[in-house]
Amino acid sequence: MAFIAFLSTFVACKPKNAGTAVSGDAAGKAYVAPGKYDEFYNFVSGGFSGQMSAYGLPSGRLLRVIPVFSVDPEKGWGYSEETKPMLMTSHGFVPWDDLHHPELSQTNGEIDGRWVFGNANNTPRVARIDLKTFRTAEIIELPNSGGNHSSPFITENTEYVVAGTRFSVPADNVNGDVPISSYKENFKGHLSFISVDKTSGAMDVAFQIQCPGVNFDLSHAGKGKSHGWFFFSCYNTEQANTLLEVNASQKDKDFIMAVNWKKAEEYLKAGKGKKVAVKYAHNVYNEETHSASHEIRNQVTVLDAKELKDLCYMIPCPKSPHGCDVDPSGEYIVGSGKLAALIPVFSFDKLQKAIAEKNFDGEYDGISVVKYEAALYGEVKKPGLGPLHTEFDGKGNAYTSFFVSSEVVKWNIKDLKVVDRVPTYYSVGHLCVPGGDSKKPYPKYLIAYNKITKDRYLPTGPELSQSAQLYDISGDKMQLILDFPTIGEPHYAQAVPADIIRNNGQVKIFKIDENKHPYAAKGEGESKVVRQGNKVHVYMTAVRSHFSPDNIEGIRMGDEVYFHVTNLEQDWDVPHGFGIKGANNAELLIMPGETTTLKWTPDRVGMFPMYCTDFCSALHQEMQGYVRVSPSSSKVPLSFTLGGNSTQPVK
Ligand code: K7E
Ligand code: CUA
Repeated sequence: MAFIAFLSTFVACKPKNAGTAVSGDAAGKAYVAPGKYDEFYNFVSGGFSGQMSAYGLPSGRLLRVIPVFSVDPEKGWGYSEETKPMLMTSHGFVPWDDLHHPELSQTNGEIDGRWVFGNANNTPRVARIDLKTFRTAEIIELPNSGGNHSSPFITENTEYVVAGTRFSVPADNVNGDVPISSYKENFKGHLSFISVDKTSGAMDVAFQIQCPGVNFDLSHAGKGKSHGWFFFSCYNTEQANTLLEVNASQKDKDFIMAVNWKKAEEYLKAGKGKKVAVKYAHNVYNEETHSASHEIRNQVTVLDAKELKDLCYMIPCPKSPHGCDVDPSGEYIVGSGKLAALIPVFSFDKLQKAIAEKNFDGEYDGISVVKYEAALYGEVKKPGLGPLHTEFDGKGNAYTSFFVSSEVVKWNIKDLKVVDRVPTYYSVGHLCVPGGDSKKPYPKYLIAYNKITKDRYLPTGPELSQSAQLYDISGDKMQLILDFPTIGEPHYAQAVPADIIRNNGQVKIFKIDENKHPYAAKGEGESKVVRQGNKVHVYMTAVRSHFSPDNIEGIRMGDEVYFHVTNLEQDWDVPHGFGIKGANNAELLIMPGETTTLKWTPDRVGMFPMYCTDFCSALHQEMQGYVRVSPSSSKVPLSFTLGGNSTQPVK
């Protein structure tokens, strides 16, 4: 709950016209008949669960939970030897984070269905999820950062994913062992620009910009005419280091920082970047070896915003801005001050003119401050209380969430007049219109992601369900049609017409012939057990409905056993699972053609059953075996059999 503490004096109130009844045709609008597909995929952040989940809309059906910065015992993610490296950081194994913002990749400003990115707010990282497999494919850590919140927003051709640090901290290459009270002098804010390879999606920290020590909260790229610029909301421009709820709310205005990233590219070419020694992790999952690799990188290029005067500009923005959203045309930049009673809308054209004419109001920590009126298009007056986030419908309307007054307010971008408002239940954070932060929205639905559900669902003890609410926005009036609970705490979400994902060349199986895993057994004839000192490698196969081998003897106390299980199936949706008694390392869930490894250290002498955990055929319950564990001094020879026969000719 990002704001409740901050807004403790502005507690959410129940909307006045709160009704619980939905009108008669609502159920029909959200109804997707059994056997029918949904129209949209909805990728929803899991907040403190560290996951992302995929829902179908309009039904609200949960389709899949994707582990990102989290371990997932259901899928073995972070438990199998192959996936553990994905969660490595410069701090070691960090199998948790706080994921706030999914961002779908774009081409020409339109969602292209290739990848979805997610941010780790705690130990700063950005993940790329491959939408052909619905799996996390890459994670990159961010140096010089603390609290990667204004992330991972992208440019219109996915040239860059950006990541602005929420907490300013002393840079990694200077001694951070300084008094906290020296904030103003020693703390800096870094913005990371992560490049994304057009074909492979591979990420790299292309450069960083060192900025004044403020809190960067959210961001959005320019598009169309403003392509080449990025906009970041900043709070705590007071540069407070304690009791921020009071001390960072002193000023009437904070800033939206406009960053000219095309200019940054020129400066890099001209050699203005400084190479700085840092340490950050880069982890990649390889679909051919079915394994992740982890490396530590040691350098980043940093541009200094104070020195390079035409890189960054501050635009004053009322009262602790949170959301910073750019309309589909790229002309209007909407700032949402959490404590403001209006919504300022800035004009990109006016901003450019103000910069050209140096229409400035002095500097903030070395950065030129554009005059508020010079960049302002206009203000939406009295829209509600506690504006947070805005999405667009591409028909000239904007939709802003109001945390404190628990409502969604629709307003016209041209005349800045409120045209409709609906209550949310309750305390809405982000909103989502499919494609609503791209050049091409699909304005049929709007989803509100709520922080509080109070009386909406059956109670579940001290913690109540988090929830999304679906509104039909195809007409003039917004209409609530469905509530559905979500996994973890939802912050941002994005949605896209289902066909864009369904037809992206989704992976159905991995071809067994192309399996390059070093411990793969590509047929039962290749299954075997090999001892190397106290390490025992089991090259195991799984096929309906047995493992090969299914009886293993000669394991001794003190051994580390590695079950490398290859699923020999070549049909869609026939995974096998693998679990063994006493294993404290979750299970494996192995996709067709894939090899996955479970490390098991027996803790006692005895008999250990193992079995398939995924109901794979009528004889699934027969898919089992035994491992015999003997004392460390035992002379029981290593043997492995299937059907009573050695699975390998004995040499
Ligand atoms: Cu408003 Cu972290 Cu985007 Cu939550 S954030 S709501
Ligand atoms: Cu294989 Cu159940």
